Amino acid sequence: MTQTNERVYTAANAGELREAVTRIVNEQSVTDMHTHLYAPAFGELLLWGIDEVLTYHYLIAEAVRASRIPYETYWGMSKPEQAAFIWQTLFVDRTPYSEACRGVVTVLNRLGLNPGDGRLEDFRAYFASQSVEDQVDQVFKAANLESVVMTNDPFDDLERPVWEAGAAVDPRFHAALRIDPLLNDWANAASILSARGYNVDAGFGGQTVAEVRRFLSEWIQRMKARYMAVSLPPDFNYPDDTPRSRVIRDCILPTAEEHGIPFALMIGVKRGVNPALKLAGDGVGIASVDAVERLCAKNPSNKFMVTMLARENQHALCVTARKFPNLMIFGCWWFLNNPVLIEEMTRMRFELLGSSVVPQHSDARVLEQVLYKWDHSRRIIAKVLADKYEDLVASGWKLSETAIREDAERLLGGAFWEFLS
Ligand code: RAT
Ligand code: ZN
Repeated sequence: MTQTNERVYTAANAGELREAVTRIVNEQSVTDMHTHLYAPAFGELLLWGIDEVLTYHYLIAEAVRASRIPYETYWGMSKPEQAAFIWQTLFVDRTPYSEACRGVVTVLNRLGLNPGDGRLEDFRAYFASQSVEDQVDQVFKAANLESVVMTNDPFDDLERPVWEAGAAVDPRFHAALRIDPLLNDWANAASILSARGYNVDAGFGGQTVAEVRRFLSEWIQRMKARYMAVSLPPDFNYPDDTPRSRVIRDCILPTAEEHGIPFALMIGVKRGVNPALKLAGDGVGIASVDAVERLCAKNPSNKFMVTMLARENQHALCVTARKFPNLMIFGCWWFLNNPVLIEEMTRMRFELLGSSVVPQHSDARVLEQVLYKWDHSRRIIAKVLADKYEDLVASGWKLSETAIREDAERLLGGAFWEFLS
């Protein structure tokens, strides 16, 4: 839509487009639809500060690999010792140009901390002088974040009591009900539910289906969950004769539909490829997009949000999204969250899906990480968008600033909220 007096771009002034797109994308606030951040009400579950930033599991893998220290030596250190070891190994002894390392540099820079010459002690002194509430405000403002979606696990014994106590959660932090144990460790999940008073048995006898649905409904309501989510291995198939398929078909899909929320599937993680690395030891595998197709085709009144971990799955997943309006694809997940792959995926998605995609989420585990994750991603999204607009005006289109703003709004949050509504 063109408003009077507003700037319009055509082939004649296409040279000015890139600057405008960069400005508009930077001015647009973000809804970060998948993170591992917690609202301050969750106390120590909200990770923040330089020692947490440095001991991010992406960096643990890189530091242990670079130094070749024994795993037990790393895990035997205290958190401040681990952070100091990672700083020394990846930032002092080497040049920190891997994406996870550059992320730390961006974070320090954005906080005004002079990463180039600063010492770890100076960074620590800065964080020690901040309160967590002020730091949340400051980081949200600097990252231009409107809100984030947490990952909320009712099987977690630290998190569950906070919800049960009815804690007042900062409204900038939305909830997502994460249910990995139900789908990836059914026998164990069934015994936990049964111990908590749900009439559930691993053989699906009696009231099992109704009781699992009651459990899900109670947690969706308690958390005001925006969606349910799970991470799945590369061999994920649907339908098949596993408990996982049964729980999806009989419990998750009808409950999601009843509450009008999507089911998010994150597919392709091989958990514990190297168990000695603990949280840093997961790998990637190519998965089947056919299972996603079947889910979407058989359940047209359910909404699905899908991200896949293997680069090799991205094209077929885009094509599947073209076929199914009840499928929203999102983010450049984990090992894909690197400039080369973000750019490739974003370009492919824009060309196949226009603005009907959630191009990125941060997956931040530590508050300050949103500073780098969104800085780096915004730059790539703006670059690819500017390329697409340049091609478009060269083909004869007239592009208004309003249209650019509308696209930026959709890409950085609007498409997610529209899909939920
Ligand atoms: O990206 C990550 O930090 C991974 O460890 C996982 O948390 C993954 O994003 C997930 O949600 O399972
Ligand atoms: Zn995650």
